[in-house]
Amino acid sequence: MRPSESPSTTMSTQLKEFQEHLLKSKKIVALVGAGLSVSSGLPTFRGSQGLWKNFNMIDLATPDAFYIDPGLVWQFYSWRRYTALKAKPNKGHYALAKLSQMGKSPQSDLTYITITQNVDGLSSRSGHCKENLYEIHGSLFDLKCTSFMCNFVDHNNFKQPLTKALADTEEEFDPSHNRKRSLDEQEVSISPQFNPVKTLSEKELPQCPVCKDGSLLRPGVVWFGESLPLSLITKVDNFIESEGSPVDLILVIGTSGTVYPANSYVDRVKLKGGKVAIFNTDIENDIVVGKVKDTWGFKGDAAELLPLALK
Ligand code: BV8
Repeated sequence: MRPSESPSTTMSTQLKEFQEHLLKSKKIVALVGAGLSVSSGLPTFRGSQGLWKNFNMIDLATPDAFYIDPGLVWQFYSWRRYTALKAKPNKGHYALAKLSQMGKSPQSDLTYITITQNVDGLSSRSGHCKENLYEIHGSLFDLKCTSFMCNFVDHNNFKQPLTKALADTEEEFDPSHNRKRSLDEQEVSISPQFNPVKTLSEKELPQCPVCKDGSLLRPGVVWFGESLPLSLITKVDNFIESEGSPVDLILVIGTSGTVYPANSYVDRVKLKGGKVAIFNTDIENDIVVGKVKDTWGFKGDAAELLPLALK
């Protein structure tokens, strides 16, 4: 922090510098992670209340996990569909949606894309332009057939629960709080840890409506060890690497930057001279006090910060 500045003046200096650059920027990217949806009530993946804290991601978000126990994985994803449908977009989602509309307006010389790692569908529910929203890890509301011979995909399937058996475990899976439910008039409390889940047979899970052999449907998300949709990645690469016009600014919103290749975009923008603005409840102090070149750090809830910073 500059000698004469207090934290609040640092913040306002950073905000002033950031907004001056924002106004001059012709090409902007937002890289979004689970932190943007925290204010909508959805848990992050890492950190104290993180989703993975209660679960081992290898048990739940890999093709092997699904092959070994599709019923367990489907109960996890059915609970996430259930909680994401209950959630509503927050002011941070709407702020990015507004930026996306500006990026599409013929009157504006701004080009803009949002790259979201989130599969909760909240960005698309906030009125974000479809053309410049890249859900690089897929969506909880897409389903696809697991049979190699079948390419059935069902987009935007908001039907919930998908099967009766999954309905029964929808709430039980919720690890985030200790809930009581009456069972034969007894009050029993369910541990907030990895709740006991039912063992479901494949017949009780979503089946492909096209395949005659009753192949299973799976969530249309990208699991660890799977490659990201090539068409999307190519568009993102072209946007970031296009020679004529480098990205002026990348907004890094609510992400720990743990997952590849999403985390590679920040350095790629910096390498081509772009500046970085981080919106996170957890930011290194040097960045917060403005000591890191070409990087601004706004510490706090993205849902509160984004409407202020982007206005
Ligand atoms: C691939 C869909 C290649 C599923 C997800 C070793 C080293 C490096 C990399 C690897 C490695 N071993 C393997 C890899 C590659 C691997 C990877 O990166 N692993 C990690 C764990 C190290 N990547 C892959 O496997 C990718 N594929 O590389 O393919 C390939 C090529 C050819 C052929 C085959 C393969 C696929 C990755 C996609 C995985 N799928 N999601 C699902 O969601 O169930 S990733 C999952 O993590 C979510 O999408 C999530 O969004 C994402 C990233 O996490 P974040 O969003 O950043 O969330 P996190 O909790 O970590 O952080 C939240 C942040 O918010 C925190 O910073 C917190 O401080 C902040 N915050 C909290 N509250 C707020 C806030 N900020 C603002 N406001 C608040 N209120």
